[in-house]
Amino acid sequence: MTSKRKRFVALVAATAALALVVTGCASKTETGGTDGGATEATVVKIGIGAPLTQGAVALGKGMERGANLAISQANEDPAVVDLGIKFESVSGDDQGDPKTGVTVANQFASDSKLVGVMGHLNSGVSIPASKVYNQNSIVMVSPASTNPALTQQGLDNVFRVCTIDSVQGPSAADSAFKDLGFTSAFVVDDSTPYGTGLADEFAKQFEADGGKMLGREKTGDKDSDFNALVTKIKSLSPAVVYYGGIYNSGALLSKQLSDAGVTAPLMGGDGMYDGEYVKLAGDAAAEGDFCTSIGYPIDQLPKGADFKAAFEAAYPGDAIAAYDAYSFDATNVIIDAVKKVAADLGADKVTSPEGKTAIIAAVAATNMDGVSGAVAFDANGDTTNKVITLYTVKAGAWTAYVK
Ligand code: ABU
Repeated sequence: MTSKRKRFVALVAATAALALVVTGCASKTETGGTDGGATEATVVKIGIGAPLTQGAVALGKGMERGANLAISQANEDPAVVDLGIKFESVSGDDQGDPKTGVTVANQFASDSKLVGVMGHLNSGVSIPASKVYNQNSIVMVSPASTNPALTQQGLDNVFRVCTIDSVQGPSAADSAFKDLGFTSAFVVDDSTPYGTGLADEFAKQFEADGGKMLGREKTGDKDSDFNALVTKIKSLSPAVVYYGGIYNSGALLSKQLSDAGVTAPLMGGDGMYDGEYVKLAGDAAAEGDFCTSIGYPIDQLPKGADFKAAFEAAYPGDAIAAYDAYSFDATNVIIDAVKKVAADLGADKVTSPEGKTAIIAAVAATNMDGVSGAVAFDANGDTTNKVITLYTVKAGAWTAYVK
């Protein structure tokens, strides 16, 4: 274990201990100032809202990794030490479930030291949770929720660093019809706000491009038996099956289609962009499947190599998932806003009502050079970065598609 890794493990252990004892924890902690003197640092907490035990856990764990890496680095930043701040993370397991997500949001809101939330993953969770954060002047920056409705509620505290499905769905349809030459499609969604919205956007653009829609069906996000659906799809012989949903059910659909002899590839969105998809579907079924995801591949980003190096030091043996870098950026958006407010108002004011309102304003004014690229928000709180990349499973791994 490297010394960097040891320091990170110690941070996570300390954070976990604090998370277990939310009430009664000290709001000040002793820390060393850069002038060598011991000072009292103000604890500022950032919530991590993600599915950690159920649902899209592989993606949720990546969100937790990205956020904790940003917090670990911030606490080593002399500027943060000089401001008299110490960041702590609090993980909230929303299980990808809207009701559990609201419970997590209320737990976060009951912690007066918590000023921002990096999350959530599922649009169906983010939308109801965002209302709780709004009522409590807590800023929310999602790295992953792509349903347009999230930022169309008129809530000034809601932001995201991922682009939206009215960009992603049409991009996928254009790729399918124009680049990949698929002239017919059968479209399935998992009945979640994300899956439904993305599939709708795909279907609309696919037809506008001249593609033929052979059918449209709804499933559930926890479904595992697609026998009847597979029979129907097989009888129609589409060139591509488009799936609006997450990797776990999507992988099972791909496997069952393949087992039934359907050779058309499955195509989906960013919710499928994880190595677990290939593991669950199996190499044979997954090979040649497609998905789109937000932004450029990590290897094509100017700060990608630095991020990879820091990630590998902190999480040896782990793979970077779809939202690790976006969660790192989303957390840094909150961290930068806290630093600005601490400099303007003083560290002691950061967690006050005045401080939380100022943090929301500072996030809205973000102009950051992040790992994912330039990070800035439009009037709705949506990222100005609209890049979408097409991936295909090649030799058992998601790989950027090259025509
Ligand atoms: N964007 C993919 C998964 C999360 C969601 O939007 O529901």
